[in-house]
This record gives sequence, C-alpha cells and structure tokens, in this order.
Amino acid sequence: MANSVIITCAITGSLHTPSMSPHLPITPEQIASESIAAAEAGAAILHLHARDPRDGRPTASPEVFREFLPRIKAGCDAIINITTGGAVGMSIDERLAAAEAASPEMTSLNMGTLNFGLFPVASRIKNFRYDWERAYLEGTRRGFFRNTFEDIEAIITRLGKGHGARFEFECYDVGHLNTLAWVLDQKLYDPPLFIQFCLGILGGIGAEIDHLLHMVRTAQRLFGADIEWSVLAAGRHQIPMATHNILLGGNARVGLEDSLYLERGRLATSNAEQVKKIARILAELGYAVATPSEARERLRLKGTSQTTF
Ligand code: KMH
Ligand code: ZN
Repeated sequence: MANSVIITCAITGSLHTPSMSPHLPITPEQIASESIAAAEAGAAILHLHARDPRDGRPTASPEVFREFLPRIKAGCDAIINITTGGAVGMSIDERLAAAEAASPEMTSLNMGTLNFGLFPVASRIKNFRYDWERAYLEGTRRGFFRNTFEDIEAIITRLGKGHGARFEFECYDVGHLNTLAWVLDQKLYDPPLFIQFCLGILGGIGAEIDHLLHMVRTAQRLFGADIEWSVLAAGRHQIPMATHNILLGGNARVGLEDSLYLERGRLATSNAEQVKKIARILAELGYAVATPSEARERLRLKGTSQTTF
C-alpha cells in the first residue's frame, strides 16, 4: 500500500475573476465555509488567498485574512497555507504581510519569475460583473510574476527562519528545481521538501505527462527519493494530472484557484466537490486520504498552536 495522499485545496486564488463563476468564493464568510467544507471532504491543506469582499479583487490585506483565518481554525483541523505569491503586481512586502501577521504552519514559495498569461480568457467573457476584471486580465500581457533570488531569500528568511513556516515550493518549470537545489546548497532550508509542480500556466511548463515525469525524475535525482511532491494543473487538466501524479506516488492539489470546473463544460459548484471527486478516484485506486495530522508529521510542521490567528 502506498503512502496516503495529501490533498491540498486552493480555495479562491487570485487568477480567476468573479465573472468566470458564481461559485468563486469572495467574502470572508464564503472563504471560511468553503475551506471547512473542503477539509471535511478530505483536504489536509488549505491554500489561501484573500479577496476584497466588495468586488472580488485580490487583496493582500492582513485585516481581510484575519476575518476568515480564525473561523477556519475553529471549524476544522486542516493545515493553513497562506500564499506569498499574492497576485501579479503586488510588492513583496504586500505579499508577505498576511503571512507575517498570522505566522502559519505553511506558506507558498514561488521558485522563479515568469510570464503569467491570463489575458486569453478576457476575450471569452461577454459581460464583466466588475470593471477591474478586464484590465486585470489584460494586464498580464505586460506584467510578470516576480520571484527573484532576492525575493526567494527574503521569504525564506522572513517566514521560514522568522516564523518556522514550512514551504509549498511552487515550480512552474524544470529550471525552478535548480533554484531549489541552490536554496539547499546555500543551507537556507532543511528537508523534508514539499514541491508543488504547477502545470498548464501560460508562461510555464505545459500540462503533459512527459513534462510531469521529467519534473518528478529531475526532483528525485536532485533531492532523493524521500521528497513529497504534489501537482496542480490549470483548468481541464486538473483532475487528470492529479490522477497521473497519484499513480506516480505523489500528492494532489485541487480547488477553484486552479480550475473552476468539475468536468468538461460543468462548473464546480464548490471546492468540496473537487475534493470529493479526487478522493473518490483515490479510493477506487486503493489509496488512502492523508489526515491533517499525518500531513503535519510528514511535512514536519510546527503545529497549529504556534500560529498567531
Ligand atoms: N495559482 C497557482 C498557479 C501562490 O499562491 O503563491 C500558483 C500559486 C501561487 O498558488
Ligand atoms: Zn495561490
């Protein structure tokens, strides 16, 4: 029997906009209730961004995070993982503010600067609910997602060393694994590693099995067989690539941050629906779903009592 599978659910993100789905959680109440339901469905880790409750725009405000983090903590035992990616265009200080205030068990850590093209979706939306949405999506033609070596070092110093946070290392291309090897060479971070392969972003590696295999094999060559790795794949690739990755011995990330759909042409009505789907597939394949405490042990997390929210 293989290890149990750690399911991460990324609840709302900063890529999708409210016009794309009526089910995208926006308000603190929605983010909290979606998170608790996803945890009840089997998610051990909740990857969290915040949105301005007035219009769904991504926000890095620690005050907005504070409106939902304690509710989630009170409502379930899942591991809270706060984004440090924020949204394209935010400064590093903005991106770190919520995590520095909350001192979570985990945060994301994006392993390289890349183009992050969301603009093709804009032309498919007939009616935007809010006027910021079109400019935001179109802006990704010009903008880029900044994650320099200095940024990576700052995040490790401020959150890793400063708060004992462990990282979801987000790798969008094979070169990002070399950057992670550099982090370890510099003794900036100690294993165990939790690597998230991010496939299918316009500007990053595609969502193809060959690419996934190459990423997994490269990571194992660089870091050894003991790593924990997971896959997120954008849009329609989400569940198929998660399934492939599970069969390779990895973990899975789902959630409305990465895909708004449950299957072709059918919007997911909640995050929990996607979690239940991958949990069903796991059960059919003979795998167990990891509990939060199993995930805490495997990823060597500091524990929920060490957080400040
Ligand atoms: N939205 C994903 C492709 C972050 O929050 O740091 C990447 C992500 C970035 O989750
Ligand atoms: Zn994210």
